[in-house]
Amino acid sequence: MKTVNLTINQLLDQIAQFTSQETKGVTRLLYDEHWIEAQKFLLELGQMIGLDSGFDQVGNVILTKYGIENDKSVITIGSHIDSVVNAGKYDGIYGVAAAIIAIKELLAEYGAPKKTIQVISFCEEEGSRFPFTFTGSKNLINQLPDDIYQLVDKTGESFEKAQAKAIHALKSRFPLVKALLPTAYAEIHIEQGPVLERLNKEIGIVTAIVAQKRFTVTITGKSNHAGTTPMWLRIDPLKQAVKMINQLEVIALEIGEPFVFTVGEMSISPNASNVIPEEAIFSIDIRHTDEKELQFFEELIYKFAKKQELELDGLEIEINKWTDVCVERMNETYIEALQAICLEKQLSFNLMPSGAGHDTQIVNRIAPTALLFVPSIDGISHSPKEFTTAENLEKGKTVFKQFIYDLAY
Ligand code: HGY
Ligand code: MN
Ligand code: MN
Repeated sequence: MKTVNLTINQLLDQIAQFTSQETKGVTRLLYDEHWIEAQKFLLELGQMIGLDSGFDQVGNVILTKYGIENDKSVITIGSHIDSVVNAGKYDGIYGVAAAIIAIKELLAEYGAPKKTIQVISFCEEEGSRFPFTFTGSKNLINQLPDDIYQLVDKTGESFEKAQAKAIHALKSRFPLVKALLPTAYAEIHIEQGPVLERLNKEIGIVTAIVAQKRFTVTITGKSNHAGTTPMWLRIDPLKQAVKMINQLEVIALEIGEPFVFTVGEMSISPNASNVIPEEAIFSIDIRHTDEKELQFFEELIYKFAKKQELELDGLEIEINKWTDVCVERMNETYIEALQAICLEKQLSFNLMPSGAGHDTQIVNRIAPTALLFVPSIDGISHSPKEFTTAENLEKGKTVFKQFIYDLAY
């Protein structure tokens, strides 16, 4: 099937094939072999539709159509190519596919734009391989810290080595380029929640993206025999982890909506049924539209850890914060413009905050941004059950395409 004439849904089906086969859903992690194939596929697609196609030094794919007017405007559109483990086929990649199909259609219908349009498939947003998030968009706005090169993934592979392999694979066929600094950014994404479906609305127009902090907590105790070690003699890191998580859960429920507290990852070593663990490592993900509440909760994490160390001699608790992004508000003029487009196209819409993080919140630090949602069936995401109807994917693209037209033509 000729890739260029695919619908969004067909394109998503093609890209969903770039995945590890070891998981039920889609698993495409930063710099892994599936990530490389997916980025190569997008670079080829960019070439087929006549865009300048290249990648930058972190592996963002940059597809560019220079505008007729050589002013400094750079309308940037896109989303991320990486996925969580066992993901669906829409998160991130729908925004990339919609951007590519929108620009293809605009070029066919209206020719070259006045303003430069830059489509980006961001190399990483999720933080699902290395303990770091928004690598692609942070690199785009020149806010990528150097110390990420020393990070290692769960197999012990360093960020630096994984990146070198992936860049080498891309370099064999495509040019290394530098992205242009955006003067405007727009992203379309699945909602990943239940609101649009519950309200029976076709389009979400995002007003703000929540603040988010992520931590890795490493609790070290003393491994010992499960049968011969009396309870009062134990320094058990897993029991201490459970104690801390339960205390934090009570506070989280007291803080209430829209605060969310998640422990999504946990590993125990040596992880044997008749051995008191040596170490328990778990993640903490907290989000809120009010940064003061997040700050309050973060301080509690440190406080509980200190108290538990003082109460149990020999227990060590290390807390590493590796994501800390503040609330970002989308551009008011763009929000008005998107409402007008929805009204004109007779599409129902809902103004709403985003509980999920997006590359939009990073680019929003340096340029005005717009973020659109389409409904997620049953509000499910970060799961193979993630689903959005082909009809809603197209409706979203229609609004997104009109918005890009209004900015660039
Ligand atoms: O976790 C998030 O909010 C996003 O899916 N990265
Ligand atoms: Mn995600
Ligand atoms: Mn996403």
